Amino acid sequence: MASPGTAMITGITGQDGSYLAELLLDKGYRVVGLHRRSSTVTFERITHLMDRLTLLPADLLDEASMIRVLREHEPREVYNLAAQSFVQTSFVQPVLTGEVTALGVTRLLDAILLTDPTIRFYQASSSEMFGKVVEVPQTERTPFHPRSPYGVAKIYGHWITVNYRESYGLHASSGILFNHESPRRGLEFLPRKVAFSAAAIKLGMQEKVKLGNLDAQRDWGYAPDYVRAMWLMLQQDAPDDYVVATGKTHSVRELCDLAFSHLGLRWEDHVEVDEQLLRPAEVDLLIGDPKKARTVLGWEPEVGFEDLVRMMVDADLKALRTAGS
Ligand code: NDP
Ligand code: GDR
Repeated sequence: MASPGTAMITGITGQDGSYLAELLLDKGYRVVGLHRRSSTVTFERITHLMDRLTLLPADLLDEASMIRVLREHEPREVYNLAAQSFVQTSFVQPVLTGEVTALGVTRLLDAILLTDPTIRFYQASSSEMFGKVVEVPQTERTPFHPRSPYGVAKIYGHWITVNYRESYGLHASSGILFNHESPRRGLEFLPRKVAFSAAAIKLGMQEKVKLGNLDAQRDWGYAPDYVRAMWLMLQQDAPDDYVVATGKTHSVRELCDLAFSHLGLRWEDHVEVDEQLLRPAEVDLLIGDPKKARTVLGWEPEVGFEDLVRMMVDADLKALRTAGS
């Protein structure tokens, strides 16, 4: 079989970047990953792949750094996963969030236009764009009403992708992905915070965990399932937008209940509400309709909510036990 060529991933050091790199390497791609300079090593999630990846310094804030990599490595596919991705942070760093998560997309699209407009492009759009939802469930046609600077920035990234597709004929697709998690999720996001804390409490390493809004509802899926959808989008003849979700929603309370009860604990004994963790504006309910992804891409999620939460708790329990011994 012919080699699929080179794929470039921005945000390769993040949760999705690491799973997408695994998927593409397994499919025979040469994978080029961009990482930004930092004073400490950020390769924790891709350590096991290091000898199979080409890692290069570049930043979404610096267009020339991306042009240089595109010229030298000539990827056939570019996956833009880099972003300031934490909603809470976007309230205190709204301008930085806009520079990276919104304008960063334009810089990368321009870099592609200048080097090779036949490159296929994936943009990591988000269910946060639906925000204060105007219909349930949300589809590709549901109007947006963002509730955070992050959501606003993602809408810009989404529409500039659509605009460059329509203006310049780029094969640019946008995946409107709902929350997806894994044992590699950053510790600040709710499901990982809860999984890690439940494990630490079980092992007697901490007693309580402070959370914010317990009533929010999310459509939570498994990250490796979702990166498969990204790749499928770029294999289509025509670029398009797709909602990627499970079609089921659960509350923060349900998630806590599942994680703690898996370890024989009562979440009510350990979770405290901290008002500091409430957001200035909240997204109360998200539930996606993945019908188009199912029918056009043939995409199906393989891991459900219960298995996902148990997997994350088990992974943190194991990691903490190993660290402890
Ligand atoms: P992460 O936060 O785990 O990873 C974000 C990545 O972006 C990291 O590699 C980070 O690098 C990199 N990055 C941040 N700023 C810059 C910059 N200025 N230049 C270059 N790289 C930068 O996010 P996820 O993997 O969870 O998500 C991937 C993408 O999908 C993001 O765009 C996110 O907004 C979006 N998304 C995520 C969803 C989810 O549920 N996970 C749902 C919908 C959309 P570093 O390691 O140095 O910090
Ligand atoms: P979200 O994910 O904001 O949906 O964005 P997060 O896991 O941070 O929050 C989910 C919900 O849980 C509530 N919550 C808490 N959240 C955090 N992080 N910490 C807490 O202590 C806490 N207590 C309650 C939140 O208020 C919220 O309602 C994620 C990111 O990955 C985005 O990049 C992505 O675009 C969207 O998912 C889809």
